Amino acid sequence: MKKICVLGLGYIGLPTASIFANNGFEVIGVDIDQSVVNTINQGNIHIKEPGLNTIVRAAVNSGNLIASTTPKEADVFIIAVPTPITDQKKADLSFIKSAVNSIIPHLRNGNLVILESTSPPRTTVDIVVPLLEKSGLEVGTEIYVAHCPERVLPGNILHELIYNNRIIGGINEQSSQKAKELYERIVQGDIVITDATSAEMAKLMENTFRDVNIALANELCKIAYDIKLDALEVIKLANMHPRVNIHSPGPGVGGHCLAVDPWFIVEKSKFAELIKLGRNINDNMPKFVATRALQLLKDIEDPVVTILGVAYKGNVDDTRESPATSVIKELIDNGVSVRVYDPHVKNYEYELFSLEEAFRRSNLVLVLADHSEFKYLSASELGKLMRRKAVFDTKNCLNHLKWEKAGFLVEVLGKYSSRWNELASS
Ligand code: SAJ
Repeated sequence: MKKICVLGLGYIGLPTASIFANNGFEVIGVDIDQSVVNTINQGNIHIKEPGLNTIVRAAVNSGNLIASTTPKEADVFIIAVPTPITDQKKADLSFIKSAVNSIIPHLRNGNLVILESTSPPRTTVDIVVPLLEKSGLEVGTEIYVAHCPERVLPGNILHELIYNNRIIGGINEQSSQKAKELYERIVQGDIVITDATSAEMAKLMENTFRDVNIALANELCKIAYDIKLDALEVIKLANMHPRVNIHSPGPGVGGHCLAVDPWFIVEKSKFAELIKLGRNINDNMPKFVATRALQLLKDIEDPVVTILGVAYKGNVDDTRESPATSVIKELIDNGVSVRVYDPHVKNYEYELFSLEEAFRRSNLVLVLADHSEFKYLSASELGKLMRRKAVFDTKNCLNHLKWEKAGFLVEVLGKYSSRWNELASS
C-alpha cells in the first residue's frame, strides 16, 4: 500500500491526507471545490485548525500530497466527505454515494476502500458495498471495505488523529486486517477490530452519550429556575462521586457532530426515544436562553444586546449548527438589536462588530461561546460604553467577580439569583 486517494479535503480529509503524505505515502487529495484544490496545491489551507498549515505545507512541498478535483488510481481510497442532515432530520448520504461512484472507474483488484464519514448504521454494508459491486470486482475478495470512523476533536485534530484509539470495522476479516495495516502506519493509539455496523454505531453512540448527558445538564438548569437553586453547584457536587460525570449546560449543542449524529440513530429505530428527547431538549435551549434574555430586557426601549461568541464552541471559528444563531434570530424576531463580537469567526450570517462597537449603548452582554479571550476582557472599560451594565453568561466562562466589581449584574445560566429574578419580573 503506497498510494492513497482521499476523497473530501475538509476537517478530517485534509489532516488525514497530510499525515499519510508526511509518512511517505503518495496521496491524491480530492475535493469537488476547485478553489479548495488550488489553495492546497499552493501549500495553504482553507479551514482553521491548530498546526494544520504546517503539515499541509510540508506534505505539498515534499511532493507527496497533490490535490485534484478528480480521483486517480490508488491502492487505498479513503472517503471523508460530509454527511449532513436534511430538514426532516435524515442523513443526507448523497456525498458518500457520489464519492463512491467517482472511484468506481479507478478501482483495481486488491484495493481497499475505507469509509471514515460518520454514517447511519448499515451504511457500509447496505449502501457502499452494493455501489462498489458495480465495478465488476467482487467485494470482500477483490475489493476490501471497512468503516473506520474518525473520532477527533476539532481544535485538537492533529494530536487525536495519531494518539486516539481507532475502530476498524471491516466487512470481513481480510478487510479489517488490511485497514489495520494501513492505520498502524500513523496511529499510536490502540487499533480495535470489529464489524462495519458496530463501528458505525459505536461512533454514533459516542456523540449520543455526550448529547444526552448535556441534555440532562440543560434540563437541570431549567429545573433550577423552578426550585430556585444553583444547577452548577449541584453538578459540581454530584461530579465528586467517583462514577458520575454530568456535563455542562449551555445555550444548546452545536457543531456538525453532536447536533447531528443522534438523529442517524433516531432515523433507524423507533426505540430511540431517549436519544430523540435529548436532541429536542438541546435544540430548545436557544429559545430558553433567548426568552430569559428577553425577560431581562423587558423594561427597556429599543434594547441592544452584545453577543459574545457565535462559534459552536469555544476557541474554534466554526459556526455550523451554532446555537448562537438560533438565539440571535429569536432576539431579533422580538425587536432586539444584536451586536456580535467573536474574535475567532471571520464570516457569519449576522454582522460582526469590533469589541468596542459591540458594547456601545448595549443593555445586556450575552455570552454564547466560551472563547478563552473572554476571561481577559476589561469589564470596567467595556461597562462604560453600555447603557445598562448586565451580563448573562450561558457558558459559565467569565470571571464573574471581576464583572460584579465593575458594577455589573451577573446572571449565569442555571444559577438562580433573586436579584435577577426581581429584574426579570419587574
Ligand atoms: N457542549 C455543552 N456542554 C458540554 C460539552 C459540550 O453544551 O459539557 C456543547 C458545545 O458547546 C458544542 C457541542 O456541545 O456546542 C459539541 O461540542 P463537543 O466539544 O462535545 O464536540 P465536537 O462536536 O466539537 O466534537 C465531537 C467529539 N465527540 C466526543 O467527544 C464524543 C469528537 O471526539 C468527535 O470526533 C466529533 O464530535 C465528531 O467528529 O464526531
